[in-house]
Amino acid sequence: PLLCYKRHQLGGRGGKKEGAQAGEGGERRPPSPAPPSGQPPWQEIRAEGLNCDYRLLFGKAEADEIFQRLEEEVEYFKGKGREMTKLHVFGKWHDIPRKQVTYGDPELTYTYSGVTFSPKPWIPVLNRIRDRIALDTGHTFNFVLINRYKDGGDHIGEHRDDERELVPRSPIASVSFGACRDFVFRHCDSRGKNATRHMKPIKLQLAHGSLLMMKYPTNVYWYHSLPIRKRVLAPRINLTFRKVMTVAKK
Ligand SMILES: O=C(O)CCC(=O)C(=O)O
Repeated sequence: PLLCYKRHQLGGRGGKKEGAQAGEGGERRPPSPAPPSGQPPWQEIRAEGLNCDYRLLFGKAEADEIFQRLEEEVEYFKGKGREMTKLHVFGKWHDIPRKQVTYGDPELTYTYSGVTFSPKPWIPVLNRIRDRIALDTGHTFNFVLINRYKDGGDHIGEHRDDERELVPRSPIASVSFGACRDFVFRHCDSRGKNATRHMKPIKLQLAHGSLLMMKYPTNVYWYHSLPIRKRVLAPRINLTFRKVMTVAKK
């Protein structure tokens, strides 16, 4: 059973426990000693080939404020032209079940469904989150993918993030605001009918203001998804900060 403590939910009013609720399949090590800054400790989530750290990055008041600013300032792709609003599945195009947009350094390009895009230029609220992650983790990022889920009907299917575009072995920093949602990792050997072994999925709950650091080699062996949760009525915004390779332009 997984708990999502009230303190982390949008509009929640303070609970006593902090941190990730690593569920079935995941080893949840005792938290490392609290950092001197008084920040909540990191929780290490480990399994074979899975290497993640989780903690609350923003307190409730700051997370509420950032969520509000993201709602006001982030401009999602609208589905005009060839932006990332459609998915090609079994020969048919579908609208993606969420809103998406990318921001990043001006010289970057990335490819989605075979089409090359440039990210939108950074805006102050995104700089603020990116710089806070850098301060806390020592990792810098040049690109962010933002997903907005209007309620529990919006979701993202099982996938791995495309490593060809990422700096090899660089971590992905996933920051969440708004509704607390389940997040599931599944090992590549234990997916679907062709599974070659049974490994339990690892289920987390990503709280309001939280940071999940997905470190090498997690993305090599483990797929991740944000499943439908019909009982969730509130919106959620997730930002995955990445280090995308810069390719010399011709
Ligand atoms: O919304 C989330 O937590 C997951 C987003 C995701 O899977 C991705 O950006 O690749």
